[in-house]
Amino acid sequence: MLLLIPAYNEEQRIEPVLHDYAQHFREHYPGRFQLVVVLNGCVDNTEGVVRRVEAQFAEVSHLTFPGRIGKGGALIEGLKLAPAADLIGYVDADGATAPAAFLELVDRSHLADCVIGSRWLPGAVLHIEQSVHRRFFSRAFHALVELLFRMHIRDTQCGAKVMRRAAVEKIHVGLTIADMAFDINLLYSLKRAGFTILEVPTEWTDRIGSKVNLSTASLAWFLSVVRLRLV
Ligand SMILES: Nc1nc2c(ncn2[C@@H]2O[C@H](COP(=O)(O)OP(=O)(O)O)[C@@H](O)[C@H]2O)c(=O)[nH]1
Ligand SMILES: [Mg+2]
Repeated sequence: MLLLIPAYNEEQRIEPVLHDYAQHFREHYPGRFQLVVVLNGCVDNTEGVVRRVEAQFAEVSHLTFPGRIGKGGALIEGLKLAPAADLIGYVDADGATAPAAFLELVDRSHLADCVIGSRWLPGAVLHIEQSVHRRFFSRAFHALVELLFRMHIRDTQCGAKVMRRAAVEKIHVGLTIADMAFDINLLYSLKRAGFTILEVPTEWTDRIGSKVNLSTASLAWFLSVVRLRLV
């Protein structure tokens, strides 16, 4: 299992998350576990923090890219490591998805080519601090995505997903979107290639310190999904 964590200026949030994941997988995951943090453009000491954890856990490593490649760009780079693993997943650096919740997705990976956490299915447990503004934006984005892509996925944007190697290898060339619409790009590519996607209700904890600026990001997301639908 290869777990990717994209990280941008996460020196305040990432350290306990890396610890918890490394520790939890040591104790509860029988297979080989590799955690790779994918950094780019950080102007804080995220890399130093990650190195500190690497000194304690051999299964943790990182990649750093100098350009402004975004969360999607970081994941596109990270997914190039797919040939080294049977399953490849990703989660956010802020610990919104706890290791046990991610492992529940992994445990279902025999059921589909891609298993994704869903905050909007019955059974999901949400510890939400989201503003009304943010929640409204999230549902509007969902409606737009459903209108354009007809994937019938309740929650495309949950930060926790896991895929089989064969699926990642097949669709990787079609991944071009670097911003937060990356998830749509990924899911749509999987569907079009005939891979199965299973949504599983998950536990999610909203964290303060979001690295996404909604007002500047929303237009970019909108344009990305429309462009993706056209091309
Ligand atoms: N590598 C990289 N990671 C990013 C970038 N922007 C956001 N991320 C990461 O994407 C994840 C989700 O970001 P977060 O701020 O938690 O988003 P939110 O909780 O949805 O507001 C976190 O792990 C961030 O560090 C970026 O430009 N590059
Ligand atoms: Mg977050």
